Amino acid sequence: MSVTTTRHGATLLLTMENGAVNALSSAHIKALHEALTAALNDPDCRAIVLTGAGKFFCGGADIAEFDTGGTADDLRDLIEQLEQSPKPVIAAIHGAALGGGLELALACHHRLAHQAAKLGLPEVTLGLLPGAGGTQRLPRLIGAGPALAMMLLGKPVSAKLAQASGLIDGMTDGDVVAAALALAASAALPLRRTGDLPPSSDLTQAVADAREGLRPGLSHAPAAIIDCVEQITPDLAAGLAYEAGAFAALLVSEASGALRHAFLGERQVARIPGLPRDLPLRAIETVGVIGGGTMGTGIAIALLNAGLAVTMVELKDDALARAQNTIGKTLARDVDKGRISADEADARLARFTGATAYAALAPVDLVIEAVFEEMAVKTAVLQAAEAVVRPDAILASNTSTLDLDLIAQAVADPSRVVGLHFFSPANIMRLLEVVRGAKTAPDVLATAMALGKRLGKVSVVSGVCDGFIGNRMFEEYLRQVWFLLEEGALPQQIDAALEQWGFAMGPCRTMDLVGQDIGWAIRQRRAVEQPDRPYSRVIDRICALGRFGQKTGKGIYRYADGRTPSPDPEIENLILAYSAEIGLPRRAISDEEIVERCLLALINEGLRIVGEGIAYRPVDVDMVFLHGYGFARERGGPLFQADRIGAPDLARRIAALATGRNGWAWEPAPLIDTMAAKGAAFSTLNA
Ligand code: 3H9
Repeated sequence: MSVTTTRHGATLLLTMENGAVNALSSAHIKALHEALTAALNDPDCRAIVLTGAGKFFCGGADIAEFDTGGTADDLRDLIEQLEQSPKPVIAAIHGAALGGGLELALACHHRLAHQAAKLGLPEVTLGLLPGAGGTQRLPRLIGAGPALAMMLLGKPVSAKLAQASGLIDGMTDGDVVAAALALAASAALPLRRTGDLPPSSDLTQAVADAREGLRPGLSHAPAAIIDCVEQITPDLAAGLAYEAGAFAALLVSEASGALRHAFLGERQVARIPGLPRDLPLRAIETVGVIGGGTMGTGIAIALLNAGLAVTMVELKDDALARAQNTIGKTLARDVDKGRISADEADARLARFTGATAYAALAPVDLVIEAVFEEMAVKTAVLQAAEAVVRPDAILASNTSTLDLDLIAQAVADPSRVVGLHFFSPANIMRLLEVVRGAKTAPDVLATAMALGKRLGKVSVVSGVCDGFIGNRMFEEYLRQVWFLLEEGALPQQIDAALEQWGFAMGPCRTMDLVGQDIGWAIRQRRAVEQPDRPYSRVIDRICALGRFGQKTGKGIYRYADGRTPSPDPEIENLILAYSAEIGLPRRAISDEEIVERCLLALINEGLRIVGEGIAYRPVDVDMVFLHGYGFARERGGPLFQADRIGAPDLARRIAALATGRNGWAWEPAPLIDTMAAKGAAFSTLNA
């Protein structure tokens, strides 16, 4: 962390340097304040240029410090000092200027940017608002309407758009620092203070429009941003004070805590305990995908989209043709939707090779099998692949339930076997569970994680267990859902309660989409393996009717148009009859009970998974649920919620459920007592 000052004639160049993005930590703000003060006191300095080292101008306030420190006031003071500087200050924005970083630039008297730079106020994505003057200065500079659009979307704009809106004064495709120094030397620059500008004429209308467009959500940040803009008057100080109060209120909200946890967690899961960050990786450019079904095809598209070459081996000609056809159609749709150019689609297709024999895999760097979920099939396929690939090629299995260590035993060198559990559709879903077998080599694991990053996935390492992290937890969640059905709830009530709480899709709709037959097959296996852990057979009755969900036009719901669920009286009768058959008087079940049981089932199993070392940290569990299971980002994940409840209360609430019907399912995870005894939050295990 430092600010370097260099002299260029009568101009001082202040270069911020702090980590990857020059984040405004409290120490960095102090260093900036000191450098700025020194420049202001320097009698030979007539102008100041502010820039950042590395790729970024500044990524904003330090997100990791929000929970611990009071950087906000120091940042506001620094920004005030910048704007009030009697010497002109020019922001030389060579890379992204985001959040507090853009707020710094807004307080400068001139702004020049490189044409590749991005400028934005993404605080809303963290459940916050621009709290260092952004809501007061940006609308003055570019108009309330455009400013609200930027702040409510949180999406950075290009330098070109920034110039068109008046956010920056100039753009260059050359050296922006040199351009700023030349500008400073060329003339006596006026002190244009953004805060002195009058409120924009579109203010009232823009606020009304924004309010009308507001959608209900778990975060209060969008509404608070509009409120702040509404407060703009010629009195800047009053507006800034209002903004500071609104920022402080959001900072302690559940949604902001959760969204910041998600931002930091997405990056933390890439750090694998015990694996050095600079471990040499195996080069992956060509990937063999075995199996041309839905999963194999999705994986192939994800790989092609990320610039890799794919050789698909599918023993059946017609299945291979179908896969190829799907890939072509998906890319064509991306062209139609304007996501990629026709040339790019051609280039992606040109990297695809289809084959019906394993020999085609000889040159690949990695093989991913995506064949039928059966041990004998998977092991045979990997053995066949091993016989033709190079000895350093990685062998990956896409199994979702089978024991990866048994799969690895089937090949000569188990150290090169890793699990890559994609979620369907693999080219869309962001989650990738990277399964570390007992013998997986460290560089194989690290290479798999790097591949996940290249594919744009959030990759989370899981140890070997049935269902890995996500499906193992989801099974306990579903167990409660099916019990709730037989006890008195109807599918639409369960779905509505959980969707209202924050799940993207309720469990009944989800399973209708995934295919009820998949859950049915797992339950049949479980009935044999775990006869002491029964589940409600009510769902099997539905499956026995051949109602597998959307794909059969009917599942728990009816799908008249193939996609939209509507409650089906036939199913309601079936559920009621089932309760009567097992002699269970149905009772009114509250939405609170539905959420309590489903959420605590996830938390309890998640904590068991952390306790067993299957997941490295609670945050890994949370990222699995955010990116693979539609858990609301504003709720942070099941184990973020566990900390909101706290270990002692969690123990009490689980104990209460354990005294109820099917109490056997509520054996508390040992970690709950451990952390309750220590008086420590589960999040301390993330460190
Ligand atoms: C704010 O400014 C509030 C103010 O209005 C008011 C205050 C009063 N803080 O993403 P990457 C780390 S709120 C701390 O992998 P990329 C990140 O964790 C802030 N750390 O790189 C990672 O660490 P590690 C508003 C940060 O190239 C490393 O930098 N700003 C911050 O894919 C590299 O990050 C935002 O919301 C930060 N602000 O993307 C911007 N930013 O290597 C948030 C990054 O240890 N940041 N790190 O894992 C981003 O959107 C992306 O990081 C960025 C770079 C686009 C900048």
